Amino acid sequence: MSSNVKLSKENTLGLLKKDYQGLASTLCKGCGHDSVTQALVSALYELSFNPKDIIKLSGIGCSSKTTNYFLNQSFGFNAVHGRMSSMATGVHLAQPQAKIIGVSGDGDTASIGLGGFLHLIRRNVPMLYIIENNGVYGLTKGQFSATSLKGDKAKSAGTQVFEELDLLDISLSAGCGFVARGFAGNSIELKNILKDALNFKGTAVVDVISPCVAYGNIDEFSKSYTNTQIKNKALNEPYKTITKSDLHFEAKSLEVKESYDNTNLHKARELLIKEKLTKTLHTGVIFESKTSVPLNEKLNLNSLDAFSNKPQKQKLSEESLKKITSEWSLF
Ligand SMILES: Cc1ncc(C[n+]2csc(CCOP(=O)(O)OP(=O)(O)O)c2C)c(N)n1
Ligand code: SF4
Ligand SMILES: [Mg+2]
Repeated sequence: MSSNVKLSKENTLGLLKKDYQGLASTLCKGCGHDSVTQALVSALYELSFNPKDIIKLSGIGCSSKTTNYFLNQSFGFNAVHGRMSSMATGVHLAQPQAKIIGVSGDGDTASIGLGGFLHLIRRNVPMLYIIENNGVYGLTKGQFSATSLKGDKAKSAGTQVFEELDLLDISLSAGCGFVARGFAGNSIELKNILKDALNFKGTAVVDVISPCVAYGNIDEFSKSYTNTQIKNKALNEPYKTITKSDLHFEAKSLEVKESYDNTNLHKARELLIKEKLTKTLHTGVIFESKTSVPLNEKLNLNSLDAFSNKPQKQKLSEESLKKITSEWSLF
């Protein structure tokens, strides 16, 4: 009996959920980013991904620390601020069979990293690209990021006077084949969105509204927990998980579901324009292309097994190492 209980907790790879976890989080208690971590751990466990086939990437920010908090057994690299996309492109070219999971922030992606982000999408680097979007620079004490809405007020930043950037609209403009929005306060829906994104063949961008409890969780700020709950409409029926606090938008989610086809690019763009005009948010998979051709297929990269380039094969001879160091030596 007890062995049955144990078995039922193992996934098809024979791994337990704890095999997908990471270090204990050092983020503020209640930070939305930690809920994203939990949803991601569940998604990877339920899909039976092999942690050893995954490479974790991030930039700089509270959000970018997330990669420490899942998949202890996977390789990872914490790039400099805004450079996760360049890093991901290089990693994919070197290890085309590895599964890349990147976690970035709205600051990391929408400002300093925006150029790289667009080219990553344009090239269709296959990866899950999560943006933990709180509308502020949490790590540097709550300045507005480019995704906070005009008129937003935050704890330490005053009032936002600039127009916001919608990273999903931008992603679609750059040709992204998978665009979704989740909310850290709706973990089951988020887990299901992440599962779809993990199975996508190409760049899958998931923008998660992930409130910053230290600087952005006040009523006058659009990305607070309360505001997101009120302004959120679930798009994809299978994801709809009604909890008590969601009940006020149940009817709307059904209405949207009947008329929404997430394989239709025009509809997706229309929806995002409508969101901007009405200041509402939709969660779910907003667009999924059925004809995505990822970079490795476009460039016909050879099908290396993940990590088959064993370190000893790449090891430099003593002689080559001496030659390189002498070329770089200043003295
Ligand atoms: C080149 C460079 N510029 C600026 C900084 C300072 N900095 C660190 S994190 C950050 C913004 C983080 O915001 P976001 O990506 O939204 O992450 P969050 O902390 O909100 O999760 C900035 C501006 C830096 N580390 N490096
Ligand atoms: S400052 Fe904000 S984003 Fe950073 S850990 Fe705290 S709640 Fe999260
Ligand atoms: Mg942020």
